[in-house]
Amino acid sequence: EKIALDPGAWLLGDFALDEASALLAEIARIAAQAPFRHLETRTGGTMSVAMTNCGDAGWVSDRRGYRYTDDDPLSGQAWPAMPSQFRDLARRAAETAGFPGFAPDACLINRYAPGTRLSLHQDRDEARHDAPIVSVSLGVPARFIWGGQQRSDRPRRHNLFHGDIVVWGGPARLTFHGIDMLRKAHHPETGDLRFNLTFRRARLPN
Ligand code: MD5
Ligand code: FE
Repeated sequence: EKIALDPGAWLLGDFALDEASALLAEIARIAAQAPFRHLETRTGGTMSVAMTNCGDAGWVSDRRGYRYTDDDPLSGQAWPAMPSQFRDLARRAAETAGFPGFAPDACLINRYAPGTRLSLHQDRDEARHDAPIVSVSLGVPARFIWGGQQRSDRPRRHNLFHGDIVVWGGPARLTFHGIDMLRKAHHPETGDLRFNLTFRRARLPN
């Protein structure tokens, strides 16, 4: 089902369910080339979410800050190509939410183990904010925190399940959001893990 979370923000329940197993197989292929790692933050901390990327640009964090790179800093090689299945799914989800023509160049892949959390933040490292963001949840369910346009706005929470997609665009593009600490649970396809694909347009379109 399609639920409006806010103007410009849609939860597409079960949108990726039929193809979730294939998405997980692609994640495994990508992680064989560009392994999941815990990135450092500018302040010297370590992120509890493990991350990798596919696509022309990949999101990284280190002591210099946050940015997109062409290459995986671990290998010095280009990030793995974005599978056509990923690209097509993100485009269809964006179109369903009213954002036709979405052409993501970056897919951040997040892996959550029990106890992992992602604190409240905005996604604002992209060159422009006119393209939406498409987020695909796989595996163990999570509590998604969504706030407002200001950090101080009181956040609401929503469960995200295996196969759910959230699309954020237009007036919702810079909404503060995060993920509550992942509870220990079991999913038949991922064990105690949750994966999230976050599709973005990081760079200017040609
Ligand atoms: C996750 N990841 O479940 C979440 C995606 C990230 C991140 O937030 O930055 O890696 S949840 C939905 C989401 C994604 C991107 C933007 C917005 C919500 N938003 O503008 O509210 O691992
Ligand atoms: Fe985010």
